[in-house]
Amino acid sequence: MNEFIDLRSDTVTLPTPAMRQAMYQAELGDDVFGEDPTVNRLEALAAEMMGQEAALFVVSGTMGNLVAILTHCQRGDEALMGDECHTFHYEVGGASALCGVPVRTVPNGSGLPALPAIEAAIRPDDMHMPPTRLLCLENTHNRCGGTAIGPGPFCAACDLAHRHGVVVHLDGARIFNAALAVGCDVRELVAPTDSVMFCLSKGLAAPVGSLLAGSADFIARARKNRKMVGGGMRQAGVLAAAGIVALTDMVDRLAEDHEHARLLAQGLADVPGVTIDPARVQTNIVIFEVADPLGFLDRLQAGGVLGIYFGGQRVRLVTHYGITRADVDAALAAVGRVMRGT
Ligand code: TLP
Repeated sequence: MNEFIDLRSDTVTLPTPAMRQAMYQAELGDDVFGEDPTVNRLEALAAEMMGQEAALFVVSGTMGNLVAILTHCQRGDEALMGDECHTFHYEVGGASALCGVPVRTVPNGSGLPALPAIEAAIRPDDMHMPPTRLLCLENTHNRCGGTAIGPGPFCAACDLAHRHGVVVHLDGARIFNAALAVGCDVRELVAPTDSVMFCLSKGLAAPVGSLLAGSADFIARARKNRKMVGGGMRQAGVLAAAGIVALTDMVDRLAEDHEHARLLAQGLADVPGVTIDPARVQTNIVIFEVADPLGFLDRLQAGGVLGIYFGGQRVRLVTHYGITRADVDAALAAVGRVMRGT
């Protein structure tokens, strides 16, 4: 795929030379026995960076969210989440299918659901109704254009949930992008939650893995649930080694991806036939509309640039490690050619 400028996702990032070196040299043991020193180091580092008591290395963001739901809820408990959120759209219905947790959605077109909508969806104590146990939030918000939610509104939503006895899980797949965009420490964003999942394998460029963080008791129970869903990984230090490099070397450079996304959005706004509000592009995700998105993407691919279809008339492009300023310029030129039909 190297001949393409691949803007489909930040999941396409390849490990850095430092990651490959660290993987080669990683000290290993059996992590199901708690004996992989590299996994233990990654989990301690992740917990510290999130300001949480403990963390658990999981295969993917999807597994992290699934294990969080399994650990917070009993069968028959209801989970609230935004109708645009990743867990609802792209995690194969795992909450219902595997956890026995029905999902109730609230509108969240601009990222965070409105507080009155959350409050209205929390069930009263009624014999006929499933108890509302969990609120899942997402930051940055993927389908809402990578929007970053600041600590004030985010905390208000968590406080509201807690007042009603509802716990909060944060899908923070791109939480470092969110913290950078709103200009605060990641710990501040995560503090009011009961658990957070974040990914190493997106903008941070590790090949595999995510972390689930929370209280020591929560993570102990989550560890058992990870085993139940087949996520006990044995000599996983070979992967965790890349994750440690991701957390130590790759967080600060996300600013470059945000700058590239901003330039991309500004350039797209000047192309006739493309609809985009560049002010909405806050992180590394750029969503815009064209009249015929599938035809557009085919022609864009023929011009050497990959993006993905995002429903309706929407196309998504994502900047990441491996995309240079020159790639952004080349991608914009390719979009211009597609729209002019030249
Ligand atoms: N998102 C992927 C696709 O699934 C859409 C992408 O290309 O953006 N939470 C959020 C907010 C995500 O964006 C993703 C991946 C996940 C969870 C799941 O992570 P993985 O792919 O590691 O299971």
